[in-house]
Amino acid sequence: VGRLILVLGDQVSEDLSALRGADRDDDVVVMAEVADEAGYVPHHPKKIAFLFAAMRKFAARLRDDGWRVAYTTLDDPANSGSIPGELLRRADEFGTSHVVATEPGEWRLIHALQDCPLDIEIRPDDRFLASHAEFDRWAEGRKELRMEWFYRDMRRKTGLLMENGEPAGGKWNYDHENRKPAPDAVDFGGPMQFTPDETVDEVLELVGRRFGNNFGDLHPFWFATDQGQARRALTHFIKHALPKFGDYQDAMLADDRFLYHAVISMYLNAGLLHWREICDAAEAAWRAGDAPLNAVEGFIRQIIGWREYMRGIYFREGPDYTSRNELGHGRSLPGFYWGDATNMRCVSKAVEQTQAEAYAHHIQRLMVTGNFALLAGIDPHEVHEWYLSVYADAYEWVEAPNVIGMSQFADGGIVGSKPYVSSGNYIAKMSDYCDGCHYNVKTKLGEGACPFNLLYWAFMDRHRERFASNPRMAQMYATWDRMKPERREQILSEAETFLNRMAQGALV
Ligand code: FAD
Ligand code: DLZ
Ligand code: SF4
Repeated sequence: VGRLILVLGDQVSEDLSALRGADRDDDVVVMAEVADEAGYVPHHPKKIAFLFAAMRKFAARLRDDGWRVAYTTLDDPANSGSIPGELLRRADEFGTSHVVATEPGEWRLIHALQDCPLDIEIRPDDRFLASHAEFDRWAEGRKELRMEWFYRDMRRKTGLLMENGEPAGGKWNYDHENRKPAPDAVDFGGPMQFTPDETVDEVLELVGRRFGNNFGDLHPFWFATDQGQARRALTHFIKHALPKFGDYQDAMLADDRFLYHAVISMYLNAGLLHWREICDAAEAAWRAGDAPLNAVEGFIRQIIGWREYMRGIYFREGPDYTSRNELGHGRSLPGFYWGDATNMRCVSKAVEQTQAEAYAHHIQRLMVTGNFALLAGIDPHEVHEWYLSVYADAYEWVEAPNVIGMSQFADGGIVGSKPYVSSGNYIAKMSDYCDGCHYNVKTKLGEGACPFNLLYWAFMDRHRERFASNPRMAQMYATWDRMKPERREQILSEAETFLNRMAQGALV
């Protein structure tokens, strides 16, 4: 044959650079379910099932379109267990050493391909809006890489929400309208759910058997697993939830796991949806008067702004990014991130839904589990591995800048100009978690004090040298300094006691 065309699990898209110009008669598409990819972190079973099902259905679709597909299932006795291993095996089988690949989204796998003794052409992944070169050009010579400036360039480049070269409505960003606390009632029933078909059922059996002990519930499984289903899920969101997406973007409710979020990141990242169709659909809803500008602008910003910016940072910062630890945090991730009991209702609820759905929305990831890990001084690499494992949308290119950068400040301030830390007050304002919590969010120290309140000051005190000169944090240091020394000492000592009990595995 001519060449092997590699299609990875998160590349199930017909418009893939590796497939472009390939010859259906001469070339062979290689796809493989392999132990290495399924095991480099203990992925949530729903994440593995979603990818395997999407891969199998994509392979079937390619075959229907006349492609030759060499597909390895996980259970195949000949399975070599790794992507390079499968390429070598197929190269031998088909008598070719030429491979075309689309750049993987993790350095780990890029290096594995580079080290593979075959002639591998790695093409850019142009399912993204900004190429590496374009991001680097934008970043070059800037002192600070603020997302907002990058985003405006992407608005100009795409023409999304632009009118005669100006941003629609006269402003680039409507975020100040997007911070409403949790509503009393949500009139959106959540993302569209799909009944497993035969392919999905087969995968569920396999994943249950092989990964049943991983953290996370495999059943009920309702994700879309092909392009048609993912598009229906998108349309459902645009019609029923987008209008209120902006208002409640930062809200959290214990008994509503999705609020007005799209729940499409796993589809977008795997290749079942394209950023352009998502953004076009959102813009069309605004033009038709079906969704307000604050919602549509906020939503489009997440996709052509934050998502592209994060990817740019990951590839620009290089392979050592996930081991950065600028704040020198070294505690182990407590067991309650993996489902052990905790008295902190916010953390317990966020982890519980993560376990059930392989999903949590942005503010839960940032201001509950992320905030707690940062305040408690957890080793950012462990935090990174947790996020990479438990969310169905998690691949390093997007997860690492969100976790190491935005959430844990472990990159020293490349992604964020200040750490995302808050006391319990923020959680109380934006959610209903504190009602019925073992702790009292209004209690700052002593019996029943909310741990976020104690740890917040301990964090500020611990990193005073680094943050005191940050103008956006000066006011908090002034508040801290106005407290009586005995009060400060008591807070620090209670925070220390809490962390020690947590480290010993006590119920906290
Ligand atoms: P919506 O809230 O409806 O937003 C729409 C879309 O915007 C998302 O589907 C996503 O594609 C994009 N988006 C929004 N925020 C971001 C962001 N910060 N970075 C990149 N894209 C964004 N997103 C991932 O795709 N994979 C991850 O592994 C991941 N890890 C995260 C870890 C932490 C600590 C934090 C704070 C955020 C993380 N995010 C990650 C970003 C964000 O939380 C998810 O994209 C979002 O929750 C997905 O749900 P949704 O589709 O309902 O999003
Ligand atoms: C995440 C994942 C999993 C669980 N399994 C596979 C697999 O068996 N085969 C495959 O080709 N890809 C898988 N993936 C996605 C890859 O890990 C992903 O392509 C890289 O992490 C780069 O983003
Ligand atoms: Fe979380 Fe504190 Fe509120 Fe409890 S009181 S839910 S620990 S913020």
